[in-house]
Amino acid sequence: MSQDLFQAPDYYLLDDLLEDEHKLVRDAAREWVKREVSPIIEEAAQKAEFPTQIVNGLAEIGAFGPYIPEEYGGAGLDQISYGLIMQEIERGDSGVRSTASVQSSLVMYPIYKYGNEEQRKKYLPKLASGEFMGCFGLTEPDHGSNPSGMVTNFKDKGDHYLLNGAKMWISNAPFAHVAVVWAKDETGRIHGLIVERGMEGFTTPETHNKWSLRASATGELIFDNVKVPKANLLPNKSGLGAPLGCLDSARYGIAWGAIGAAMDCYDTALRYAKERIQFGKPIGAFQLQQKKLAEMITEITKAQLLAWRLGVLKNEDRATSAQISMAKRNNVDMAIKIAREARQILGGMGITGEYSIMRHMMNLESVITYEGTHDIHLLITGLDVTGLNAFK
Ligand code: TGC
Ligand code: FAD
Repeated sequence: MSQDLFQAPDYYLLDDLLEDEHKLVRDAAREWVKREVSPIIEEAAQKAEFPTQIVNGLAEIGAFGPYIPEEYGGAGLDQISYGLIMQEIERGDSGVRSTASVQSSLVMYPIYKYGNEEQRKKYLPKLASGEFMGCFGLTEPDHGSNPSGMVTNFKDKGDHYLLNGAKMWISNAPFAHVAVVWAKDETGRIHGLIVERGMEGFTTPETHNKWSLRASATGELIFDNVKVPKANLLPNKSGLGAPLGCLDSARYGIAWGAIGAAMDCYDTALRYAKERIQFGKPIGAFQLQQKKLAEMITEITKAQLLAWRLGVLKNEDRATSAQISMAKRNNVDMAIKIAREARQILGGMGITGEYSIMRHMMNLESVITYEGTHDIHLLITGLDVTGLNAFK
């Protein structure tokens, strides 16, 4: 990719809403992305390889467990800082943000929230430093939007549990050291189990040929009579609400992350529109291109306000799951539409790896599907406002 010239749009002076610490954290993440992610990400995506060399840097900018208390190795930051870190990382690439989201909200969060003290001390510091990488197994081949139907199960064998089943579409699976896995006990109740690489019967085959999130490693989790120590069951919450609680945290991060991808597409398209000459003048001087750019900055600004307000509510512990769904759905949809329009502004150049836009556009096809599809989040809002369930 050519040099990273990114300049963040802030049309409504939203920096005024941020505390000094937020800006420090955000600027450190922004600088790191420019320095360490932008120069290598296009090649990693083209080769469909997760760039393992950035793991230490992600840990250093606080991307692994931003809001986990410092005593467990986390950064001890608030929810707005967490959101801003996700925004900056996804400005670089949604796949890199995926790795950080999974590690923080889907692995560290359940261990912190639903685990016991021994589990917290054993896993969280290593996950925060990147020594351990984690993944989260909820989706199954036959149960995506409807995880309550999962068939992965475990039986009590006295001194251990015996785990069987399979998970699919699991981010970080091919290299994860630990997996937080959701499975049913003999009564059909869902529990979280910490499964470690190396346990006999546990394999993580990689999923190939993705056109999206190519710099993120995706795989399956296969459990063939895996003996899981009883100490690895997360004791403090069970039922579908446990994994869905983790999703609330990750979906919140995505609502911010999508803004990063959109900002990068907008900024790239704006610069190009001012420089590219056709019919004797910059294409940005034509009304049709201005319409695209004006609508982009309007939508980004609205999304920024939504994310910021949600962050305030999260900090006060007042954000509802349905509010998080609205922000995830709106902001990802906003980003994917901006990526498509920005690609058009660049004409043929927009399809090349010289620019980040096509990569963002393809990545966002996953982001609009995972963590609850665009449709599912609409139905969550529909249920919330009508009280009527249209899922089933
Ligand atoms: P339902 O009967 O509505 O709820 C079951 C229990 O869960 C509670 N609950 C929640 N709790 C916390 N947070 C939420 N967001 C919650 N939503 C529901 C609910 O109160 C109830 O509790 P209780 O105590 O009464 O039992 O469940 P349902 O089976 O009707 O399903 C509802 C639905 C469709 C909204 C839910 O299943 C859903 O969200 N489906 C989408 C699945 C999904 O998002 N999967 C994501 C997999 S992980 C992933 O994609 C990671 S990508 C990572 C990356 O790379 O970044
Ligand atoms: P389905 O549930 O089969 O949905 C297919 C279509 O039907 C969608 O358009 C959906 O909106 C629609 N639909 C479904 N139900 C309804 C309904 N009631 N009403 C109307 N429409 C409906 N999962 C994990 O557990 N961990 C991970 O780390 C993870 N990472 C992922 C990474 C990538 C790159 C991808 C693509 C997915 C990942 N997922 C992960 C899985 C992801 O969460 C699921 O793909 C998603 O929840 C949708 O499930 P599905 O693909 O089975 O689609």
